[in-house]
Amino acid sequence: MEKWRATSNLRRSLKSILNRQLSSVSEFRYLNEKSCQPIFNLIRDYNSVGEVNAIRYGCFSSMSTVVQRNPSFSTLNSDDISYFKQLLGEKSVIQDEDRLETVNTDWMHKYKGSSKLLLQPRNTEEVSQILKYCNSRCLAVVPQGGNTGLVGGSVPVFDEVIVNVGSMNNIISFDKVSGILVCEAGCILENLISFLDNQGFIMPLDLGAKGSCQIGGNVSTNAGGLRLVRYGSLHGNVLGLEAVLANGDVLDMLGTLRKDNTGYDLKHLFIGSEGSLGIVTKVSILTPPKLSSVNIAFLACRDYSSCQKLLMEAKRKLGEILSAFEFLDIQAMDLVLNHLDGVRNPLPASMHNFYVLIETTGSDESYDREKLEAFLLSSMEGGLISDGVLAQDINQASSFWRIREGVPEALMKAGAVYKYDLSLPVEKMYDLVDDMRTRLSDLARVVGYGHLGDGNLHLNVSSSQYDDKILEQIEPYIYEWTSKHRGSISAEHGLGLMKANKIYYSKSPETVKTMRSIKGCLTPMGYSTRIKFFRTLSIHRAWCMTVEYSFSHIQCQ
Ligand code: 2HG
Ligand code: ZN
Repeated sequence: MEKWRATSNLRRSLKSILNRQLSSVSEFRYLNEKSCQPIFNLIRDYNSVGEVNAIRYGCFSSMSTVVQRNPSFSTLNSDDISYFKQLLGEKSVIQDEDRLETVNTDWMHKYKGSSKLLLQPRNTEEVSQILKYCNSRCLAVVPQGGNTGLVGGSVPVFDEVIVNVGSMNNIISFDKVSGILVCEAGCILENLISFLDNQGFIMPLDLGAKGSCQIGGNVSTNAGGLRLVRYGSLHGNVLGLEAVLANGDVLDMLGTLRKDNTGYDLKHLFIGSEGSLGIVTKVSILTPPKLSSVNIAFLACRDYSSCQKLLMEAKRKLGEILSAFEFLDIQAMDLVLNHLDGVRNPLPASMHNFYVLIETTGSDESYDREKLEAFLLSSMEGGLISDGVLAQDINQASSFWRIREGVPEALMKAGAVYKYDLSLPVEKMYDLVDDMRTRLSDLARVVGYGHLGDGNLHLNVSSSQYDDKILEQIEPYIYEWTSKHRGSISAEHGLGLMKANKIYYSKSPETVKTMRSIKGCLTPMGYSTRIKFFRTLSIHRAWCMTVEYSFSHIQCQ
């Protein structure tokens, strides 16, 4: 009876549900200042001339990390400004306070630097000249793209010069035969998606922040996103890149070959190293052809175990056409429904504990649809799905995606949010959410969602305001739990400033030591003082410096 009802719901919904127009454009860029409560809670230590020397990030780490400015870095002077104006022209040298306020602040309004200068180079040569000059003057630099990061990696910590590559946004070439796209680092992901769509291709990468994030930042952070389950990570899709090292040297690794076994494949060092080794200026990406048949199902599951089994079934039964497998729990769904305008649950409300979004992409409409429907029916009969709907058109498809992609935005609107981005074995993943709920009890709301198909959990803790009591319950417990299960404390968002000194939960001391040596090789000679200093630090401090950028001027205590 129950199964019958569920099946009939699915059939009924095939015809009727949802007919709303929703933009597929990321809502990230529509957020206005007012909807984000400012949450800086930093204790800044000023010296006699008013420079910030140390910052305590009390609200983001239970260890109350103190980050200190490395005094061996210079501060900007008027000669520096004149040099940059001569190099880039007045318009690309920005000292306007309002503009600086924006680029000093991260998307979540959690991290705020005090940079006095934003530079907007238009080509690789200018990036190279900027870095060469900063190197010679010992000026700290932070590279910035769309500034949509969630871990404080894209904004300055102190007074670093911000180098924003957003003006470098040209598509250089596209080869329709091979599907290889070559473009500059500042291209906005959504623009690349539209460009490729017109050519009959797709980006292998798609994520909620696509309306603002830039491909250089995506590559530098090895962004994962919604289709990794099908197309793999950027380590597989990026065929080549160009990067500028701290001393201004340009590494031309902008190959467009799928196969090239000549020596070390150095481009991989720049994918996911968060700008710590250099600034990515161009990329070449392998893009798959756009296939004609895309189906999206929005399903409800009784419990997490059913979601997990459903994933196994989907891999087996949908095989090559599976292109996304996302999940959210009822707490995430409630947040979306309460905080995002125009979003509604396509299934009867409040009846289900988990929701799963499955997308298939293939080349044969009737075959793909048949395959998906057979899978859905057998999953319902097997009790894995309690209800579900299949999108009938692009608007319905967008509205399903909007629910999943809207979770971070809804969390922001709900108040304070502690974000964790973990890789964990799928069978263990939701135990952590349950554990965290028990630990936090009614102190805060725990929300679980993410890329189930990739074993990537986004565990977010939401409360009306930031509170040390909450944080003490979360950290270091969450990192220890993850480490115990051999997971990663950063599946796709990077370490940034938030997790810079947490690397040991996921990497062995020997591994970090090797990373440090690699960084040492790419750090210019002019940085010898810093390199020496760097080596006297304990390893986690070393990484803290590393992630902030080659010329990072911070040390963690
Ligand atoms: C997502 O998958 C993003 O929606 C953001 O990676 C996750 O905000 C988050 O924690
Ligand atoms: Zn994600």
